[in-house]
Amino acid sequence: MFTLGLDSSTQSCSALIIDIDLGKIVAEASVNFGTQLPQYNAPSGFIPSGVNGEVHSDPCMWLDALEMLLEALSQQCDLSKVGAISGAGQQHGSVYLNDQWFYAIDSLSTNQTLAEQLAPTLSRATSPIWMDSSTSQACREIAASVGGDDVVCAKSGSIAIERFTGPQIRRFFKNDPSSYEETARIHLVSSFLCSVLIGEDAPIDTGDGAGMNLVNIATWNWDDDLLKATAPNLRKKLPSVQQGNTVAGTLSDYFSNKYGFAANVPVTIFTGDNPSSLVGIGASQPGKVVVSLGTSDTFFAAMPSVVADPAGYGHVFGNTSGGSMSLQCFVNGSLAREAVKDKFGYDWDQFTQAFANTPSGNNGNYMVPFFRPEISPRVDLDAPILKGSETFESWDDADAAIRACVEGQFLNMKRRTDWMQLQPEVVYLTGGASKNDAIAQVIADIFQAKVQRLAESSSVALGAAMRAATNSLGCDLAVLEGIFCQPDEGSTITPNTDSAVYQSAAQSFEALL
Ligand code: XUL
Repeated sequence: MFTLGLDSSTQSCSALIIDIDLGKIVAEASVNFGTQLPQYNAPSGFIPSGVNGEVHSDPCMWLDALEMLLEALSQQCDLSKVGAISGAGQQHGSVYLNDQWFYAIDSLSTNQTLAEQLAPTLSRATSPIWMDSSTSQACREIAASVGGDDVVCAKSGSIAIERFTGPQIRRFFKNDPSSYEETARIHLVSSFLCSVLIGEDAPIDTGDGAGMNLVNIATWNWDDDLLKATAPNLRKKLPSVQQGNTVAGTLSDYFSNKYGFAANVPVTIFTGDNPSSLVGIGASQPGKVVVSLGTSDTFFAAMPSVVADPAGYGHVFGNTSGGSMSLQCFVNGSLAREAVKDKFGYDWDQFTQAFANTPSGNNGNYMVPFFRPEISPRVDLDAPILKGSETFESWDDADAAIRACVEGQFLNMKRRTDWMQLQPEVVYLTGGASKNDAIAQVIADIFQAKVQRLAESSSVALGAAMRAATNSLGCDLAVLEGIFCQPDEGSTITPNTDSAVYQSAAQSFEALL
């Protein structure tokens, strides 16, 4: 029997299907929003023309991508063998729906696409996503109303922070009260897609829900004070919060009729991309540290007890396997690496070669590589800062600039995550750029730890397929980890730079920052 794991992320929607009897991946596909759905004018998955820090995406684009993805998978294997499904979405993004939503998802017809049938149910045409930084005032108002950021952090695991869903909801309520009033349901990207699959309104899980500044991490349920501080009548516009092992419902007829799935396939509640990746990398029990290199870079780990960041930049989310995880997110992930690569007209091979041409520590050339407002730490920049007076635009040494960007990213990551008090001997690396040995070497040297990659780098979709198998088909998670979360033989990178090099680089970096 097969299970399907979906991953609706910032720049693409991907999936993989595992055969739990043979212990192997039988299908894998991905739809890139920018290149395969150019009609949405979102080359990197979001609408580029946002003002005042707004970063939105069109939820119909996510629906079209889901259909293209299922079509592609149906060409690769027999979808009637799929016995369980789950998925994950980019965290924090929210979808606003009117009261037609409840009826529309329950009565989908294969004569029209999902997007055609669900577009009329949107009470807000576009969805703010995690890159949005427009809600500073809403954050301040929420914090003030409950007694300060310390209170928001103690309750929700994070201070009131721009990209989180609660502040996004408050800004919508204040800017467009009548559309807020018309909104009957607010979903996260994850729970929106889960609802579409099951044809009924799905719950939000504790992993993704904790990224809203609305869920209390002591009770793992909506927090009345935070709800009240955010917007009126919010409780009834939200679905329930459930633990990640909940089965949300069964696959709707739309998908069995259109793509050949069996009837009534159980669908496990979706979660956020990071909590899903924790499972897909085999790190859902405390003891492993994960670095994920995506549009954003993230550093996270399952924790034996709830640990929050005293500086207020980090987060606590629910762990779908029980307990909690701590996470630090860096906005300037692959977007920053791409910006440096593109400035010099390099391809990824030339980017990688730059590390061979430059020494560790980069001859004292440092960069704070923030091309857009960073959240770890909070710095409102739209261009990097360099050591000395040179501007990034006038920097003509491509190789030094590339190394400076990547060293800056991981010097910053190491310093900003020391609150988790983890001294990893191994860093598990995942996400798009994780295959790059040169980047992995910089991480090994800066963290003075081995860097290990797994054979399967799509850990978000894999985690979803594994969750579906454990929740609906009785599989043992530890057994699945033993099969699917195996290291990529021969790809382990060990530190090869004297630790003193990056100790002094870290001081120079902090001084520059
Ligand atoms: C985590 C975060 C991002 C998104 C998109 O807090 O904002 O990692 O989940 O990947």
